Amino acid sequence: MEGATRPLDIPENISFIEAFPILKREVNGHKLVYFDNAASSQKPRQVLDAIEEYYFKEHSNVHRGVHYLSQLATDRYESARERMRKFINAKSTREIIFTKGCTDGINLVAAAFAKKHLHEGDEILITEMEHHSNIVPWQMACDDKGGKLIVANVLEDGSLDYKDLKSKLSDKTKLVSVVHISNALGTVNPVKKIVAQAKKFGAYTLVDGAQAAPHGGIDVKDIDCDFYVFSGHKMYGPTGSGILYGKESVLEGMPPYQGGGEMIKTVSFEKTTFNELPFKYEAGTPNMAAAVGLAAAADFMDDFGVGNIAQIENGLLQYATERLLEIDGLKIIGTAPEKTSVISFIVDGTHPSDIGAIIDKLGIAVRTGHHCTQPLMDKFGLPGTCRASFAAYNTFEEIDSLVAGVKRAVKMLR
Ligand code: 7TS
Repeated sequence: MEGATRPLDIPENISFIEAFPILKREVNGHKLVYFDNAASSQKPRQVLDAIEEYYFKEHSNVHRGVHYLSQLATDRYESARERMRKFINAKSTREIIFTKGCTDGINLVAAAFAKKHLHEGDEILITEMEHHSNIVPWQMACDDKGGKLIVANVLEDGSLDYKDLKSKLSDKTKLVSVVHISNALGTVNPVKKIVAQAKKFGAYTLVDGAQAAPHGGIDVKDIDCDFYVFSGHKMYGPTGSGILYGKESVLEGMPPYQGGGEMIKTVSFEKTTFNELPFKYEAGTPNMAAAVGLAAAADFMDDFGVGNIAQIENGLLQYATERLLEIDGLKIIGTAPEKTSVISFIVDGTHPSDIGAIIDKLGIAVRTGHHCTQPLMDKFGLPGTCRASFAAYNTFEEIDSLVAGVKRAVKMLR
């Protein structure tokens, strides 16, 4: 494809592929083609080195020791917090809570927010394209407090039915929780507009940024949401890392989530007083190595340039869309005008998991199934899809391999 090579404004000394040791391995006798980035991306050496250095030279427990290593570990951990503040342009590090990941962050908000703000008859508004992580915690909170889960529709092309969302907002809406980018469709939602609309009804807002974080460029001040959550492992960072951003005033107004060390100021058997933000929401010894690795992932993305990442990924999306549509009977699920590097597809007369299993034999990793969006699959009347999701280390040659692999699988299965 003409022009389908390394974009010109990427500095020659930066090689995305060289940075990822795992990409050199073989799978089933073939060079690995990793297209399961929406589930979890691979990790660059820079992130692995940061974690190793932390454990080799700097590890101790944080916020508690006068000794040298404890202070060093605390510095590293708090610098990582500042790094992540910058990554999403939050006002203060008091608004940056380290979590295990996106699911952990949403559960934290669902539990603490519901305890304070959710009452009988109140509504939580989500959309049909949410990941289970942004459905089930709200169902649990509603069950607990007598609240009601309301769901805004998705249109045939996988866009959010914004009119429907708008019509479902009311004075009963306590919180609107929407995905920034759909993991199953690739749809990019107009979160700033949704937040502004929700505010007209006095509703709080949460944005699930699990699939947006790997693309960078998040600005929580601009979106103006109350909460923004994401995982580290989808943005080139380690598993067990993630961020919950919450507006300081909103976090201040909510009760703690888990109790234990770190989150307290004073404890007696009669009464406990709680620590200030962000520590109020970080009970127990945190995952310092994961935080250090996450900050290194943010550095990695900035070093490479989020504009460059977007340019590569958009090129891959466009090329893969064109090439996959060459396949007879292939249909792409999710063709919203605003879309990122996820392609969900089905092929007439075949089951997605059969295609996934056959191309795995060729070393090509895609995800098959419902992608933790069962209600969305039900809406489209599908058991699931095959999903290829791209990261900036993927190449056009790999897409050619995917297309050849799917063609071969379809031939075998029909
Ligand atoms: N929200 C969205 C939009 C997601 O895509 C995911 C994970 C989550 C929340 C949960 O993130 P976690 O890190 O806490 O698990 N999505 C996927 C996926 O698409 N395939 O595997 C996990």
